[in-house]
Amino acid sequence: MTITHTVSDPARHYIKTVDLFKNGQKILSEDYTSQPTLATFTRSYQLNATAGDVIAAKATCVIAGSRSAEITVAEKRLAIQSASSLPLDKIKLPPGFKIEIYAENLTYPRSMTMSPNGTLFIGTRQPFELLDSGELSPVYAIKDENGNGKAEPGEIRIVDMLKNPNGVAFHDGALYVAEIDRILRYDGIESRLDSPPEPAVVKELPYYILHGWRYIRFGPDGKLYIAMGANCNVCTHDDPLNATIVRMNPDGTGMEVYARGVRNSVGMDWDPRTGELWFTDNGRDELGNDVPSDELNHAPVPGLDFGFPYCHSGSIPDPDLGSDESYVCHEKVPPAWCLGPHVAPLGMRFYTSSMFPSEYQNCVFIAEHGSWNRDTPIGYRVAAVRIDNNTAIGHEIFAEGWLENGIAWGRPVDVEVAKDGSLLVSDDLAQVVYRIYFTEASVPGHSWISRLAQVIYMI
Ligand SMILES: [Ca+2]
Ligand SMILES: [Ca+2]
Repeated sequence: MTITHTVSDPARHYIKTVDLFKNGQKILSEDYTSQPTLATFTRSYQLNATAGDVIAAKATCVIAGSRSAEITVAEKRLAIQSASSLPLDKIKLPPGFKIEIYAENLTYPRSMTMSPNGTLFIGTRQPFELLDSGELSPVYAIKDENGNGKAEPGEIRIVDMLKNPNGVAFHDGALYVAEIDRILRYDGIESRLDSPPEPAVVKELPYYILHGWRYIRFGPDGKLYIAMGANCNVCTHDDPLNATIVRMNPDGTGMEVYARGVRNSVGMDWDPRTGELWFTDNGRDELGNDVPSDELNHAPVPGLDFGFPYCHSGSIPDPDLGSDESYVCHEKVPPAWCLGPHVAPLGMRFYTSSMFPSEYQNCVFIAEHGSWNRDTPIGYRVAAVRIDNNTAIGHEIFAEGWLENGIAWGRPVDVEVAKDGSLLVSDDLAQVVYRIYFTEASVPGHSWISRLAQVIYMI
């Protein structure tokens, strides 16, 4: 068994347990107190198996998280496909919508932001097992100069190479980028894409690996909002900024907590009708396959507490913190909508453009990255939540099909509305950005049949 788990200190951060399963039954479990190398190492276990047996291995990190893989004896798992052979025909969309590749050959694309001039900036992040490796990954700038709705190689530029630059935001001509432990600013970036400036360091932040990849957005108040994920699966923390959303002035001054009790938000946006903040939050693990639900939350004013770590999804007291003895959920702000367990809602946007049919006006699109440890995988899709009068009133799956027979070939991370009104979706597994667009001509029900009906009526 070959394990890649890249760390800076293998005595402190290592694979603590390896579990082996044959045809779903655990057959072996070994505990360790360090790992032999800084990155990739091999462990050998003897077991009896015959062709057709499914052997699964699970490696669990001492800090958090686990990775599983399985093989069928004398067979191999499907390999990840190249962008040109991605099965886009498997993606199910409402009538009239189509999906195509917008940009490919990207390295782990994550958060996106669109400048008023139409430059798309994309942050990136290493896979979970390489977060602490010190590896650099790009911040991209994409300008569709020939206006054909696709990013050709010459239209994709690298602004910088950084450590887990997950967050990107644009304000006053400057690109803001969030690494785990600092916020950077690239002034006048759009006129300097071929020779980007050295960034200014706007703010230093604590280096927390777990849930430390930052999501950032500028609010309508001109302040930079930063998600400060909880540095654990579930815990209380000495750092008052842990498990919050903070905001600060663009120059890094005046940082304050805006919302607390937020486990790990990787997406936020403001309702264009009210200017009020909505954000996604990822629920805790290890309470089972079906609880708690991940959340869409509404934070109209500063100072609200959304429950973590004591209350999950508005109604589940945390059993590890003894909360069920002193029920606390009634003191916390419940989710505006429960999105489902382990779906991993990340980026979200209100849709305000005119390309999509009117029923999508002011609807929130949410990218679901998909579950990493649920027995039956869930998520891996784009959901839509309808919001009216500051109330979430409906939820539907807008795009799905990245998950096939329990194996995902794509993982949506963030959504952004392009200048033409199409919806861009980043995917850090297939390593592409998709473009979902609406074309009325492809809707028999909307155009062809209704036109026929009009003709018949006229006759
Ligand atoms: Ca182009
Ligand atoms: Ca909550």
